Amino acid sequence: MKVLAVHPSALMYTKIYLRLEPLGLELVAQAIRQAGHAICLIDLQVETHRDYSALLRTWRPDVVAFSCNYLANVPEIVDLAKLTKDALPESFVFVGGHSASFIAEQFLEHGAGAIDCILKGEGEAFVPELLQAIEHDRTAIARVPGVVSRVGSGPPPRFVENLDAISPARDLLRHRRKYFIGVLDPCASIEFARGCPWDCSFCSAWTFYGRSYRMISPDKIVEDLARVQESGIFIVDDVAFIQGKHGMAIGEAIAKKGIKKKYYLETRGDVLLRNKDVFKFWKSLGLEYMFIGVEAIDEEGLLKHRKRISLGKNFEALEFARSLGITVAINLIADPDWDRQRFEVIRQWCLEIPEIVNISVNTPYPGTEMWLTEPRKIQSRDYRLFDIQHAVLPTTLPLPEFYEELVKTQQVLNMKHLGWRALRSTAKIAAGHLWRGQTNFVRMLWKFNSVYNPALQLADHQKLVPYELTLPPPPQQRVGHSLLYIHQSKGRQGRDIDDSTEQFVEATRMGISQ
Ligand code: B12
Ligand code: SF4
Repeated sequence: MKVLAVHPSALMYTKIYLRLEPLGLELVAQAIRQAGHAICLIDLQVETHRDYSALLRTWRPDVVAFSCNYLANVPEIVDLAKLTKDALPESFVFVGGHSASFIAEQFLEHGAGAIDCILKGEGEAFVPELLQAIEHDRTAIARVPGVVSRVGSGPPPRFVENLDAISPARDLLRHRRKYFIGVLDPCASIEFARGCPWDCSFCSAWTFYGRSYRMISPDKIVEDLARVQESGIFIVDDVAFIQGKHGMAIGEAIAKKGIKKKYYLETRGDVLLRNKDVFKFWKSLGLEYMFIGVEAIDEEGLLKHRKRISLGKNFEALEFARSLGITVAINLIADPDWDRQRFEVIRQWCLEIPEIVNISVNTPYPGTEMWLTEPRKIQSRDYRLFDIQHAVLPTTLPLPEFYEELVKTQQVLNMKHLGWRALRSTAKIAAGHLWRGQTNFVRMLWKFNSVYNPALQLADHQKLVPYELTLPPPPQQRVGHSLLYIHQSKGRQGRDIDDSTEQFVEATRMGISQ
């Protein structure tokens, strides 16, 4: 069969700072290819809806598979599914990915017949089986693990048996030079491990994977890395180098192979402090940028987000990263209850530190614990506003003022790191990029005002809502974690970490799950 794999458009945040290859969809595409089907991949972050329609007309796929990791992309995908069925009524249309897994039934309803099924969980595990059912016996679709369809649902999704078995189909992307993060331009993505053993209340990374943690072997990683052409590498792991030994082994294998790249990763402050030697070694291998989810600059805020890491530890981690000469970006979560004074305190704090600060808005998502426990009433049912840049909970300030303050704060950070000031400090790098025809980084420096604008953010709330998100049930005090999981938890067995790391996680998490 001919299968077309589709990644939806970029959301607000990715229009400026970064744009990355759809690694998960590439893995699914490779599994499809290995099962003997013809595959084509289109990434709407870098191509248009017109390109998509043209592909439907010229290539006429039998099956169209959408990737939906982000809740805000749901309306776009539903509309594209409808357009697809109009153009090719015989085609089979399905959706997979992180967010699709948490709202499978609602997704089907929005599709009103245009979406044949949702495949929950890790796509590469059962996509070959689903395609076999589509080709030979459509009644078997509802028996495939992870499938939710109007004619029935299969058993719960299961993990892919061996993470080393499939490499991403990087060759299917037609515009690889469009992917970048900051000065890492161009930039490819890679995965070292999957899942997260912590259980922060605002996050669904751990609920998707049943609080498991699995690693890819250093040999496999180096084999994949050696094939990558791009000089920049974004490591997609939620928390890099939880298991220090694994990080060290990958680093040694890279050094032995003589691979020279520049890396970006995301981690926690306490992991950085626990595995200082690993991060130091990685600095020597080319680790240039690091993102630390600090989330709050007060103890109360940390407690709220269930991050059992003291402020002191976070600041110590920043200090250590600085000492290594690594550029650090941190994230803070702005709560809709912030007033003008609170924003001002944050602005002042941000100006005092050298780090890049990213501000996101506290947003409950289906699949998170917060979705079921948040006592405040959700104000919008528009999926597009659930991108952690809009306020969907009631704001203390009138909404226009909240956005004014939010954008003003982001602006302060923007002035610190974008525009002429950034170009001055990165002139050599920028010139190098332009020389090689890479324009993503330089363009990013001036795009801020066209994307971040309080009037535009406010106008987004006035838009007609084509598909309404189902609101959560009345708030609960405690949530049984098994209710949240997409992949069932295997408890301690599912976490491929040594006992001392398990104890470290236990001591720093705030949850109650198994
Ligand atoms: C890397 C990453 C990014 C990258 C995106 C890379 C890309 N182009 O896809 C960057 C940094 C750009 C990013 C940005 C954002 N992210 Co992000 N991101 C992640 C992260 C850490 C890992 C994703 C990843 O690459 N995993 C590795 C690959 C192999 O797995 P995967 O993509 O999930 O794919 C697997 C399955 O989902 C499934 N699958 C995927 N596609 C398909 C398709 C089909 C047909 C099938 C069957 C299966 C399938 O199979 C794949 C293989 O097993 C996740 C957390 C997580 N662990 O999931 C958050 C996460 C997905 N991001 C999140 C958010 C909120 C955002 C932002 C909105 C944040 C912001 N500040 O604005 C933006 C929006 C980006 C956009 N779309 O424009 C949330 C999503 C919440 C939600 N429910 O919508 C997550 C879950 C993090 C969290 N803490 O809650 N992100
Ligand atoms: S440490 Fe917390 S926020 Fe980070 S991925 Fe794990 S559960 Fe999510």
